[in-house]
Amino acid sequence: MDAAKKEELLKRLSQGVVEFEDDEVKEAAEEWVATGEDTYDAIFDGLVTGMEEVGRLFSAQEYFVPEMLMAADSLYIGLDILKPHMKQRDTNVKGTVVIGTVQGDVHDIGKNIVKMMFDVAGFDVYDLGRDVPLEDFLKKQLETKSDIVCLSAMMTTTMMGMPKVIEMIKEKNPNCKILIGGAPITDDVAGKFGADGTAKDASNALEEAVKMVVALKDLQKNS
Ligand code: B12
Repeated sequence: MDAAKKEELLKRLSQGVVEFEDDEVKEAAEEWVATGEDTYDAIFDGLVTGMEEVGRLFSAQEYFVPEMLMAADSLYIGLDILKPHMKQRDTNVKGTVVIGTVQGDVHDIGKNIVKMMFDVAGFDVYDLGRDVPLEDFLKKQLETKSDIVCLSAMMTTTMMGMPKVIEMIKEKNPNCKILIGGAPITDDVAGKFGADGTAKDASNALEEAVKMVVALKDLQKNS
């Protein structure tokens, strides 16, 4: 695809999300897929960029909850088309991950995009969904013996559930790695909550997770 076409499709994807134009998003996503190119840029520089603008409009009180909901629906229409065509990522290590958005929080777009990166890297992923009761993370970790538990929160209120989950899991299984993320999570917050790491976006989340799995394998080798 030439640069001009790429630019045009990215614009249609992001504007389509901002203006909740489901058909426009669908058509642009299908056109992208038809080019045969990796859909990574279409997702991150198209759909996600559009959703960032929606967040800005909400903060500026130009958009309200119904607009955010409609934009989320449009984003998911695009994601459903683009996701199956994202190229596999070879990371050399494969881990097992439990992931979910914490109790009280229904924001799941970011969590689903992080999950998608784990999927394309060949990780085994157990997705608990959104608004997940805090004890369910521990239950699933014990059941699956996952290497990592990933917690997502998009609100300063709901992120306060994270240290509770971390404490519960570390008490039963100190070696399990906990990766947390979402808009209000900084390095400082992650440190205070006792998490093993954080990442500001989905690509960095995969990078962090790979480092965690490598560290766990080293630990097993040396014990
Ligand atoms: C879309 C949206 C909604 C949609 C969600 C739809 C859905 N299915 O997810 C709906 C309409 C439901 C919604 C509702 C509400 N929302 Co809202 N919402 C947003 C918005 C605009 C976009 C979020 C998003 O999807 N971004 C796109 C994704 C790709 O980015 P992301 O989520 O940040 O995820 C990336 C990273 O954070 C990271 N990441 C995410 N999770 C994880 C996990 C791990 C482990 C790691 C490592 C990384 C990681 O990687 C992701 C991918 O790159 C944000 C604005 C913003 N600036 O974030 C507000 C925002 C999050 N919402 C907000 C609010 C206040 C609400 C409501 C309370 C509004 C209301 N009055 O009812 C309700 C709360 C509902 C609830 N109980 O959860 C506030 C939160 C403020 C705060 N600090 O607490 C925000 C910040 C808007 C604002 N500026 O005020 N919302």
